[in-house]
Amino acid sequence: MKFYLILYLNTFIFSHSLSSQTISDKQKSELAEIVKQEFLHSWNAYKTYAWEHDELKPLSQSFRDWYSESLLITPVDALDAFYLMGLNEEADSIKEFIINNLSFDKDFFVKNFEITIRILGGLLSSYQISNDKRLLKLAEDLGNRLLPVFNSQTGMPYMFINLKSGEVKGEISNPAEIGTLLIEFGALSKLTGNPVYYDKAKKAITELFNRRSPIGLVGTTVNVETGEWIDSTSHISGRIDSYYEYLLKSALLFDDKDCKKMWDKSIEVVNRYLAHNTETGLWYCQTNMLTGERISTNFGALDAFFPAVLALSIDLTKAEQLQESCYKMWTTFGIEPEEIDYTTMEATSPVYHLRPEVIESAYYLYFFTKDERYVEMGKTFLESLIKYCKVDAGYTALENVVTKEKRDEMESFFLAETLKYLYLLFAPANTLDFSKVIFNTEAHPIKKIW
Ligand code: DMJ
Repeated sequence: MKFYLILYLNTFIFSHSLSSQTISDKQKSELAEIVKQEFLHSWNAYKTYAWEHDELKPLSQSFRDWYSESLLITPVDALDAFYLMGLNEEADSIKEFIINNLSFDKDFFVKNFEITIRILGGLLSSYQISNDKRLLKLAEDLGNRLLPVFNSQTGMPYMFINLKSGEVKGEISNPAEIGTLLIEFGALSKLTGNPVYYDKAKKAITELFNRRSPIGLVGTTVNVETGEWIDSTSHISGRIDSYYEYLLKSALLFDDKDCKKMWDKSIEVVNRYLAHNTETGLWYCQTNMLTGERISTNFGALDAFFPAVLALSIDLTKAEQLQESCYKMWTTFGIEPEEIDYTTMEATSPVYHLRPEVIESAYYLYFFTKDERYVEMGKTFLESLIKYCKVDAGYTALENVVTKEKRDEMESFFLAETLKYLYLLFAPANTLDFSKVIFNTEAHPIKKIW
């Protein structure tokens, strides 16, 4: 089956890649259908080997829970993808399962950021799609349990919270975990009519922005009690990435003028101090947040979200250039490493976690440019995924993109994001309009209905 799929894709790519001829809607639908089948292949493996648990372990055909009890992370994260793919019957039965079995009355600490983007975001988008008020009730219960996380002296959230007692811990946090809450908390406010969630998350992101350096950059880690920076390295990679994404997206989703101003100021200095034109293309580097001096030249799978953000801000020139670099990072190894040094194109971290960002960026660029090149990129991504990551029980991460050694892991974002964006890239009828819908950082589409 795997062999025939790759053969089909190879024939498809050969007959289309040498010319700029348009790929017909029929051909795109066929590709979308392949992605849908791969989505079901992964979901069925989860159902067989990991049902009721947080995540599938595809090699050992077992499961992993994040905490002492499951929070149904994979089903909640994946639910809206079923609806978007038109798999409504399965979606409705997963929805019922979630409503009957998910409880947040748990006496353990969870990571606020992950639970917000995967579970709160997932519940809210599925609520907007299905109109089932019970999902909103669950989201509201979760939102209320998470609120004490903002009770620091600065208003910036702690990293961890006990869902039952409201106790908090983890005062050393980072811009991504502090600034990637406003879409979910803000939408919860709009949908329940209670402003408290919006206000807390907005204060958090604003307090962070206010602590930018004199040249306008933020660092990697900060103490949420004192407001002092611990690690002053600035970049767009993991631990900062989605802070920038949420400044722009919150401005668009809520018409929030403050977020727009913060985004405008931020992108100007990000491009001034971090963008790096080299012989291997345009990249974004690491600098000292105080001086703007370059520290290192690493770029990775997480950074590949940035072409999408640039495209959404309508800087298509930079978005397209950077996407070409990201594509080179993928094709150099046949699949994407976690991180490279872009001056040598060598992998500094060779893992592939089944991450979605480069596919997400191809989807955004295709939406804004209609250039078939991004569909071609999508076919390459799909082919590599099938070739190197597909196993009997779902899809698996890679320990090493050079040797293609596998790693026993299928994170919930593989269904929630990676396959969703790939499907949307190929499915013209399902292309969402970014003036009406904003995806949270976990690919949960939030409709702008206010
Ligand atoms: C996801 O949980 C989200 O996209 C997050 O913003 C970054 N990491 C993963 C995917 O790589």
